[in-house]
Amino acid sequence: MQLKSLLLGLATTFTAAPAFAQQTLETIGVPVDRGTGFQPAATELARDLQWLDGMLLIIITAIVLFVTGLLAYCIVRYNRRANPTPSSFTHNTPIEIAWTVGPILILVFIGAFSLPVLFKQQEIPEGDLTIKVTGYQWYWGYEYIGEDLAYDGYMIGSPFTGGDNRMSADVEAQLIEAGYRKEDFLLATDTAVVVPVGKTVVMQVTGADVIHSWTIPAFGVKQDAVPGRLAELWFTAEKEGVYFGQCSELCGLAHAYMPITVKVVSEATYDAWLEASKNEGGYVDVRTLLTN
Ligand SMILES: [Cu+2]
Repeated sequence: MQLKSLLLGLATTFTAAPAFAQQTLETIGVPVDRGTGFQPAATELARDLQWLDGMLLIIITAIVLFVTGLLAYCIVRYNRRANPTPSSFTHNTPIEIAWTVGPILILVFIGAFSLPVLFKQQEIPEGDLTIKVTGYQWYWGYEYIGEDLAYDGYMIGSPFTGGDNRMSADVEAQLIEAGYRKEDFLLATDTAVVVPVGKTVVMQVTGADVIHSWTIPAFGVKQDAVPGRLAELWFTAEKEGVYFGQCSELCGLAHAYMPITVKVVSEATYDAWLEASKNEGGYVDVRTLLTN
């Protein structure tokens, strides 16, 4: 009985704590200086991808070591001094079978793990919400399907928001004002895609003028935005926070200046934000609702 109430008390503490701490969103999906690894995986898809990458690294490392070893052995054992009279045979059936079957088995092994990961990305589940994203030169447009809500997302510091794609004191002030750091320049946008944590989001991706590509590395998703086509991707974000991405298909002069910001919030905050934005007829800064 005592244990039960203790556990209950602990549970309340832990569930209540985030309500206090949740006034700002942690920036999670962001590139770091001199980083060479992946951004922290925030979806099952990203975890799968990163695991696959690690597994492939082990396989290719083993192959590189094996081939390098063979090469070294031949150089030492069969150079002109060590082996003055080389044999002159041209065929060796067992070896030819081995170097055909070996790589086939390796490829089948890799395929057995990579194809399920690929299919998981490409088989679009029933979404809890659907957002249509359209790539424009050079910004993104978002429409919450079935929810009378649409708005555009521009990079802070882009000509659309009074900048010239360069860092300046004014742009820095805009970044701080919008709750970002100076280092988030080229990643932070004036509005953000707001989605609820733990819910399946389906993004319909298209382009209005040329091909763009929508991506959030920490979610493990990337999809070309092709004019005249409606492609789809999906994700279920597991952690509240801010996640950045950048247009990933060369789309013209300001391609480098059309980043993507996704804010993952609690379901209650999302509902409040959706309602407020619909009432407002456009994007409402989700930070104003985080304290609620
Ligand atoms: Cu682009």
